[in-house]
Amino acid sequence: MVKIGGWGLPKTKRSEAPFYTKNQIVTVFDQVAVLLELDGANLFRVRAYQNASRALGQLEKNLFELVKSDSLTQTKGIGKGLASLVKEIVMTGEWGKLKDLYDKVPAGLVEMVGIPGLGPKRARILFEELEVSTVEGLKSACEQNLVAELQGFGAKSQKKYLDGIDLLRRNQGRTRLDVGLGFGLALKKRVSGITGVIQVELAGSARRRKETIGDLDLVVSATPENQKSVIESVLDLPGIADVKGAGESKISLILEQSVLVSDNSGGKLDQSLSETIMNRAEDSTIDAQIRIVSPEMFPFTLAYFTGSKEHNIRMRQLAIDKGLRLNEFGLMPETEIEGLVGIDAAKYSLSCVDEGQIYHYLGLDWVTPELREDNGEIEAALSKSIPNLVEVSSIRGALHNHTTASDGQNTLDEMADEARRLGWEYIGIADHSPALRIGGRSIGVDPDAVEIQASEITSYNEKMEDQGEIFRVFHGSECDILPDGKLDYSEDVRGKFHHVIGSVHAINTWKSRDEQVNTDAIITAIEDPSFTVLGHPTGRVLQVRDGFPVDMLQVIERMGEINREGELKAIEINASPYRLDLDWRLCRTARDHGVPILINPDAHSIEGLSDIAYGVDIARKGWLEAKDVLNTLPVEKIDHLLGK
Ligand code: DGT
Ligand code: CA
Ligand code: ZN
Repeated sequence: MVKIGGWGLPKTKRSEAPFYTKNQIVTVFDQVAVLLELDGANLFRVRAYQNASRALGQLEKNLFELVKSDSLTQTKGIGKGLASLVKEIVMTGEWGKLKDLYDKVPAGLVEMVGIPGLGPKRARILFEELEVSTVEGLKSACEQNLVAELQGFGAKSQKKYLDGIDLLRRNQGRTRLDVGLGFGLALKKRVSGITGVIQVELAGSARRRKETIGDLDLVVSATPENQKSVIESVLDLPGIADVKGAGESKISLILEQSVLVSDNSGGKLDQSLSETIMNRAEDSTIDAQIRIVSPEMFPFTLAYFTGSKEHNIRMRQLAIDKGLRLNEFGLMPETEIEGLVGIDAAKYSLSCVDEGQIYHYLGLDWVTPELREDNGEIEAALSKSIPNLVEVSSIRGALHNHTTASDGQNTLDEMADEARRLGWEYIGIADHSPALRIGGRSIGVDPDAVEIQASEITSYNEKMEDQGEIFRVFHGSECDILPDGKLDYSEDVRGKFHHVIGSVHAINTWKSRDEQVNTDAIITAIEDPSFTVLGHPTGRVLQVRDGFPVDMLQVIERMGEINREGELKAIEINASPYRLDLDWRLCRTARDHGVPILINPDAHSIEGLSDIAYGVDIARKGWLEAKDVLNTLPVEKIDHLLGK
């Protein structure tokens, strides 16, 4: 997906060859393929850039060495012409004729390709047929029904573009939590290594663990005499694509992927995590605001820039009620500061060694950052009832994971071994049911294969027992909820599983229907005796598509009723950072209706199991404590609940 933020030819920071890195060239070639397609170039040229980009991306040898020895043409996928272009780029820092191409294609057309569901080929047709060359232009063409009438497009495409434009506008310049947090933590780690830095903390939406992040906010403390050198060192860090501004106490940067490159100091796990994020980050960039303050000011600046704005407003009002002024510089008695403002007033601030003291001055308990959304946390802090939120270390297993039996990348044994390595007591395997088709082919487990999987699981469990290990594999299914609310598989087959996770996958059908029809169908599915867990409840994919219309309150109420009748019906927080569904805003509703919540990584590989951490972030943001989360229970209890 093209993202305007990282669009354009990079400028080199080096004074000698190699002027550009492999990753930079890969990114540019991907963009060039899009530009060529938008420009109506012939398909062979488009393919040449796509192939070269892929070939470079997979290159295992050092690019600079290959270029110097003129052996790049021996790499499959890179023709003579592009090999010599790469040589020019690496050796001279010039981009050949590519600059002209970037200048030639209208920026609005490039932005159009950022609309989810609209590729360069169709953007080109819209440009030629309707003379549309901006997102706004396309929106108005859709509203006049012009796109629906265009040959090969139709009403469905038109609706898709309108939805896509809406989504684009809402997401503009935002980054998913995993990638944003990955950038943020990497930056924090690098800054903490700078001489003279006393404290550094991530603030803003990243600290509050919002599902998407606009920009990063980092607060740094250093003594006044060190601040200048700290700022200079920050500007010298790797991974900075551009400096938007640098003053005495604030730096504004654009970070790029290379900030994520691990220095290996965190060991193998750290490295594999940073590789996962690298892959997921694609060619994205993110803005970062860094504030450098004195140690006395640090807690105030951190609290202020952690936000949210709504939380800050409540805090400031509480301060006013006590005759105090609260801002990013300090907490000052009004009687002492009179006409003074800003840093001058801050000289009279009450001293606070940490955020907790600021809250205490205002009569509050410290508020966990995830809760700072003015959703009742101020009241809870006033009445000393801030919840003790669930932590990753409380998680003892998870029930929704895939193997090579459906679309996973690792075998059952590999997934189970990894779960043990993570210290879990159990893992639930839940491969897809046959109704799920991708590219015309079912990727689900047919009933015969279910039997085979069952015996594999039995032997793994026997092995554990023989070894005297407390570890269990539960045999589940991620069973499709069909459009009429029936579950996939026969009753007989479903009865063989420890747990059935019901999920909707035929999302287009559900998106085109009425909310109550969908709600009724989900409730029908939940009422089936074999049904145990509602998987990714709305089907949303963050920044790609909204979920289908459904009244979650009705669904949760019904689930609560059945739980009170003694049958387990749990709801999932799908921890994949692409989903984070159930939404954190609904977690308390589920809890209050007595619906147990399961945090599930929906892992399709061993690396995917670590996604559990994002699910825990969302559960925390949703006010959940360990007792509200089913998979903090030990294996015997889970075994008992699943009742097999
Ligand atoms: P984002 O970046 O859109 O994901 O969301 P935040 O929450 O990181 O917002 P951002 O980066 O605009 O500002 C960081 C924090 O600074 C914000 O959460 C609260 C504080 N802040 C910014 N502007 C204001 C303001 O006008 N009033 C108050 N009270 N606080 C503000
Ligand atoms: Ca921010
Ligand atoms: Zn799944």
